[in-house]
Amino acid sequence: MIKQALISVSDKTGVLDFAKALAALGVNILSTGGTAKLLQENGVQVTEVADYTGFPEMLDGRVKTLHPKVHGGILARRDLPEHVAKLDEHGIPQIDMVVVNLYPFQQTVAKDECSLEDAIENIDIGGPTMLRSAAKNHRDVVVVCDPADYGVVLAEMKGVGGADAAGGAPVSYETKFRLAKKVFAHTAQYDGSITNYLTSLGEDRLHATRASYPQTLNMSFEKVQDMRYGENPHQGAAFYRDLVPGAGALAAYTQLQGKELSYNNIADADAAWECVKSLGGEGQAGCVIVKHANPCGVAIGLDALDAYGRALQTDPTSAFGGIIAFNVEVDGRAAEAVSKLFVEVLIAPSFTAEARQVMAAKQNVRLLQIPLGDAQNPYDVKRVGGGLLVQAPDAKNVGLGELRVVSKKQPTQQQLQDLMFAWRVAKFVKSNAIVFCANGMTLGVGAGQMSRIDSARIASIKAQNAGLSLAGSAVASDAFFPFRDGLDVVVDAGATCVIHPGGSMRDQEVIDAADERGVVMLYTGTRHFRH
Ligand code: 93A
Repeated sequence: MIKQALISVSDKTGVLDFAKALAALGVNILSTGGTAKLLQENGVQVTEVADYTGFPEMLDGRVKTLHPKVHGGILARRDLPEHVAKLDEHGIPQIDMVVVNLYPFQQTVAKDECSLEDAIENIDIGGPTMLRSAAKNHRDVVVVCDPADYGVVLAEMKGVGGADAAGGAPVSYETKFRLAKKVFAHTAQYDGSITNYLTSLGEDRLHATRASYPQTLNMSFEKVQDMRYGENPHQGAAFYRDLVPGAGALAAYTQLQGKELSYNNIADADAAWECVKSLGGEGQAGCVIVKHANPCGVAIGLDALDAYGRALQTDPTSAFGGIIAFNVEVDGRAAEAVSKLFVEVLIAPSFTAEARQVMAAKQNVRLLQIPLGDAQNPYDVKRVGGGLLVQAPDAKNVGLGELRVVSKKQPTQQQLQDLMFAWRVAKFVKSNAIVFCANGMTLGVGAGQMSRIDSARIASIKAQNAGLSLAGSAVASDAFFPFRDGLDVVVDAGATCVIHPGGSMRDQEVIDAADERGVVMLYTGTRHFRH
């Protein structure tokens, strides 16, 4: 039962309807200056916190709610008679719900013209204090820091008999606990933004240094599961889900069957999913097979089965024990084909009932359903000894209009298509990456070598091993050819067109080599290193 709520919000989205509904349920509402004004003007009866405590808002609003009558009412344990007696002794009523969202610090510092003074005035003190008090006492107090939760809270209060009872029905412990966790994630993130901003200030302390990227690290995670071990059995490990809205795909996967996911499964599933997502657009099905974070077979086809068959041809040996991802629904026929191979994880946006049935016979295979979407991590991080490297994710997808033909020979339509496909795949292959393709499938993938020429040699050897002809194939290289030797290797192997970023000191030497060998060469102007 909620008898009294304190509402103090900067983001006033939805607060009026929420307050009206609370008032209709007989909840007494306390509120601060701007929020109180909005509610009163719209006919909601509220008591101003200043009237409630007998202390005016002071110091330009810096002290509004920092008062024992507020914090005592929130923090008192209702199950301890001493606490309840203390409240009585000091005439402090209980506050059963706290609805607060904070001064918009992140939005303020994101503005170019933001001064240090602006930033400091937007550091909320009283708000996080109330949120943390309420979250600490979540067993007895409902705490709401996100307007998105107003609906859930109201629904519970109006549930079974609640609509008629003063203060509504009690909010469940489960919800109160979830909301409290959300608060601590939120305040941690808020404080993190303040630290990041202050440490990004330049020598004059007045201006954020432009080199600072990103301005704030919005990191908050929730543990999804402990893992049996990490990359190796002697390493402990866990998976945390990103709580930042719109974060990457693995924040929203559903495991439909199979053994517990391992650390390496999740890492490889991520690589496979990101790659297969990028194959969309042709109106065809895409399939990616990943081993040790690298695609070892990628293809598009008429349907899931066709794409899988083609992807598997590239490197059936490496595909054993791999992670397979589709960008279309997996049907019974595709599932039958996949189930003949030893597979660790199978990923798709959906599975037909028939496919589920086929896979049910392979209970060890982990089946992951992930909605297709544009969700993307706000930034990439890499742990290094004593620090964190942060960068924008590689979200660049080179379009046809950005390509530049640098050879004398012009590409055919088919070559252009093959080159674009090869380029898309190369983005997801560890550097140095060399990818041979033809007709929407990979023929040979050279990954993770320290020299480009070795990646080129490996890619052609792998195609040979798989019995695939490279005659007339297209090749993508994730970065420029520093010398003509790498180009010679791929042309010797049978390639007739090549795509790479360009930009080497010896570009002319490499272009001359392409012309001498009579092959097509395209520049993307973009590099896709991946480490
Ligand atoms: O300046 S504060 O740090 N000091 C306070 O005592 C205090 N109490 C609430 N900021 C404080 N608040 C914040 O005021 C809330 O977190 C909320 O963001 C904002 C709502 O103010 P108003 O109702 O006047 O618009």
